[in-house]
Amino acid sequence: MKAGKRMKGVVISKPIIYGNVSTELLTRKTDHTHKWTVFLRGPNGQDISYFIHKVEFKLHETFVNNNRAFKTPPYEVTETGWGEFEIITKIYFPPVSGEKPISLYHMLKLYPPDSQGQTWPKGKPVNNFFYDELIFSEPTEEFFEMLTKGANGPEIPLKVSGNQIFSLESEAAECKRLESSIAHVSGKYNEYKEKARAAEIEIAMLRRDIAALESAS
Ligand code: SLL
Repeated sequence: MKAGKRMKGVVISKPIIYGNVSTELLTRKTDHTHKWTVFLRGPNGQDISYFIHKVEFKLHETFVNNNRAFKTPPYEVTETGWGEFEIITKIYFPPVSGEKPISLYHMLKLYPPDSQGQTWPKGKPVNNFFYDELIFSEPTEEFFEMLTKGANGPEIPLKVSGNQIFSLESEAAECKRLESSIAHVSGKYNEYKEKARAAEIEIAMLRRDIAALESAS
């Protein structure tokens, strides 16, 4: 194995979940209104440290020591505060990978979504998570070994359970929804195309009638 040699045509993707959970503080000693946790993890809650060197969370400068770095999991920061802001999560990969760090931009969300007049139950956590995939194109041979040998168990859970909000099952259900929407849209498209064609024929016939009437008068 030659150090740093890249594997032509190989692409490896690693699923991740990142985002935050927040709960309103029901008793307040300061101007802080919420307790929140921002995190990066595997969709199955699995350890993803086997291909990660370091994770940094860059918080708003109103926080003391606002650049929080972790060399081992869990990759997360729990804080209390009063405002929403953008958090940059910078993921560094092992030096043998030759990969540049990847930055994820996440808007810390403290408040529940607008629930059309319904009140949010007091103390109910607000979740704002995202599923994403880290794509490694033509990894070095050493990094390829790490990426493929370190995985332990399924990377995406089969079913949704507990705080695992993404699963193969929910992905399949989403695909079905998308397929039926595509079929619906393409049905409508054909219907309107047919109507437009009929209207064009009618216009052509009317034009011909007008021309005939004009030449007769
Ligand atoms: C806002 N632009 O005005 C945003 C900034 C900053 C939030 C939000 C600090 C907590 C602390 C904190 O919550 N900052 O004092 O440690 O909404």
